[in-house]
Amino acid sequence: MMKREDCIYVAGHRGMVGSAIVRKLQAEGFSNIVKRTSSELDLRDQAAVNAFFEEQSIDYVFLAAAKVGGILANNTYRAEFLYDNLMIAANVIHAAHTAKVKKLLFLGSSCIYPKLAEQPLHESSLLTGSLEPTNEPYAIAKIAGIKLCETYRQQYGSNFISAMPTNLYGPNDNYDLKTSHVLPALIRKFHEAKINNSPSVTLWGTGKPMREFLHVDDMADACYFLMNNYNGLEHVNVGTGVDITIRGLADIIAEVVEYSGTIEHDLSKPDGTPRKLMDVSNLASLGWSSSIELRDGITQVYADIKDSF
Ligand code: GFB
Repeated sequence: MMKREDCIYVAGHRGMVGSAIVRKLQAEGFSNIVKRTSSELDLRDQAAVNAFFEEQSIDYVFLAAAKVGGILANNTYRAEFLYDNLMIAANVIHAAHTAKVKKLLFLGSSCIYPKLAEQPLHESSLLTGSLEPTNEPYAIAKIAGIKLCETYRQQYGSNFISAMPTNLYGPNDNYDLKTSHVLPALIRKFHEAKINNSPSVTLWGTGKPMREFLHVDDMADACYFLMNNYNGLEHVNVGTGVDITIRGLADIIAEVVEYSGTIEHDLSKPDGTPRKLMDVSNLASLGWSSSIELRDGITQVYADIKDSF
């Protein structure tokens, strides 16, 4: 168990996941939290990362720093998504090992699983087939991170674990329409269509792919739970166990935003993976499950963000 006085490094503390983990730790009474912005510490720079770990006496690491984005960003900035995420994972995991931290939690993504893997996605599906092409670079970097945690545990006994979240949303999300994920993009599109009295909103792709959405506060809660309760070799899925079509998501967002126009489709944009529903039975058997319903989470997020567009 982490103790209140332990020194905890949250890598990526300004991102959606990292900031949720900081909120969770503070709510639990932790105050010795080390944070560095990317301009203070470039996690792609191995020498800088090593020096940082040598200077600090870090007990626990939540590795939530990553270059992230939606389907178009992943597919456009393919080299950056591979290089940045590989370097961040390799540098932080190796430095945490050298500095003998007590434990590290690495965060991945459901896109690590093969495009056509059996649903729901069980942890054992990893590396059983080809990846979804639009996010293969990101997935390869995240698989490398999982394997770093596994191999440092196997060879050195380092207590490094990995959690694989499904698609996340919540405070501090990215609302840039070119680089964001679908949920924040649709909140913005429906909000702006309502304000501008636009007759329709355009979704990318067919609207038929299915996705699972987890509120980032639930994700932070799961990370805290795993840090205190899990010391296994295998990565652990984190999700709700429930998915919905993109069109179904759009319908909920339209209702929450109170937009009554029509929905159109831009078929020049990719659908990506047809479905990626997490099998969350391993996490459930450890004793954790999500608590924020999708409609409630969207309502809360929209109330927080609508005046800042
Ligand atoms: O959330 P999203 O960008 O990423 O897209 P992925 C999910 C689905 O929503 C795709 C559709 O089928 C999109 O075509 N979609 C509809 C939209 N309208 C929009 C829109 O306005 N914006 C966006 N962004 N999508 C990412 C991966 O995959 O998920 C990452 O690329 C990572 O690597 C992340 O795994 C969680 O779910 O397809």
